[in-house]
Amino acid sequence: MRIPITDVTPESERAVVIGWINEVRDLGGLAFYILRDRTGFLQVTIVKKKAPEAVIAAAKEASRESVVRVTGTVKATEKAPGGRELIPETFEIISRAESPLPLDVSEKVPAEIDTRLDNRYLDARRPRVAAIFQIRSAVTHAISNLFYEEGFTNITTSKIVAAATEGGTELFPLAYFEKEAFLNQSPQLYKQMMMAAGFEKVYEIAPIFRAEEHNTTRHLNEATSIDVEISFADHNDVMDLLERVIVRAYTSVAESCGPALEALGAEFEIPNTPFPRITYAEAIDIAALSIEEEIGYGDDLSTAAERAIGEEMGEHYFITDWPTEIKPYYAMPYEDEPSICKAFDLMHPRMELSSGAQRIHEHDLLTTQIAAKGLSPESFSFYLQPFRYGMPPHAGWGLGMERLIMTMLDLPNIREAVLFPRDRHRVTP
Ligand code: AMO
Repeated sequence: MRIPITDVTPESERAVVIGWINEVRDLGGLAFYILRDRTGFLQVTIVKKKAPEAVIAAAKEASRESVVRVTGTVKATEKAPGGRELIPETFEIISRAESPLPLDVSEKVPAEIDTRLDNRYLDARRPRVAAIFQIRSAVTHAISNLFYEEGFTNITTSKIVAAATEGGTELFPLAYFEKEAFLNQSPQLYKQMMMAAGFEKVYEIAPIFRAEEHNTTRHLNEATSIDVEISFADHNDVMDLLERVIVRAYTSVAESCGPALEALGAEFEIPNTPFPRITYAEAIDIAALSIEEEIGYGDDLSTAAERAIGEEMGEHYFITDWPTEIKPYYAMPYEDEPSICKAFDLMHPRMELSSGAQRIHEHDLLTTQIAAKGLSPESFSFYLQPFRYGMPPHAGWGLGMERLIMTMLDLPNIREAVLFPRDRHRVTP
């Protein structure tokens, strides 16, 4: 029976392992084959004078990255990874890899990110790369657990839609029979409709599509959004929830992903809560004092501004109380000061991680706000109708999964956090 490589210890007497050949070192009378599976590395040592003929013949044919099955005895040795080596009795090639390889898996030859992404299946054989996706999987699991503990219902909403969510631009049009359709930018309208359906607490972890032209290290054209919506809650309630979600993600990774963090060489501190909260007006004041470009009330925050504010504020902080004019139509204006709304962004010095708001739940105000943004209320009729038949007050947010992983692990490029990224130039693999 095959055992995972990590289970081969200096105390194991015999072992059957199946793995990829990570590296071959042939020193003449002695040859080392480093095998790799998803759990670790194991040195197979072939002493040519002593090894069976069939082992020597098969090993000679086995190119790097071939899948091989090796049976043998385990010996303790200080010189090999894990303090043990396998002395083979049988050596069988299960699947031979062609040479040369499109990408050097052992990382001896550095590769550009494009070459790596073109050959992602080989790139992901590297423990360092696989670790990112093990951590991402743990984060999805941990966050979903928290949502279940707090009584949320997991929903799945359509990604094929007839209307824009976040405004008219940045949409991918779709050939949908004789109708006009698009890939959805956000489950926003649907999660709000589920509040009208009385679900009270919903979450969805699913793709969002943004036809953004810019090709940066923090934008994707297909990203994964962790979306929540809660009834009878305001912006402060959902900011509290967002803090719990971030802390749970970091804590679970710290507790359950030790080997993956080690493979990546990643270290982090679990964020302290509550995260500092500053208003948009305060954020603008900080930026105006620290950056060269002109910035004033009502402007969007540029990258330089975000960085300057981040330096002042630290790892995670909220910017609250945004001008209603620069936030989406669904954000609830303050009753006593409608030019400011109950919207917030969760920031990291490197980028925005999440945005959310208490939503407008009154039909007429929402219709007015849609029109004020230059959009046509008629094209939103399917969304507006539920607001006429008992829509509870509600609030929610969307958190970018890749940005969460990227900032947690200090990855240089958002593409590192996606198996098969979609950007301005990339639609394959
Ligand atoms: P927003 O458009 O701010 O808000 O998106 C929410 C979060 O999703 C992530 N994100 C992206 N990540 C990578 N590449 C992109 N192109 C990209 N676009 C967005 C970011 C961002 O903070 N409906 C609202 C959320 C809400 O109010 O509930 C929304 O979509 O991390």
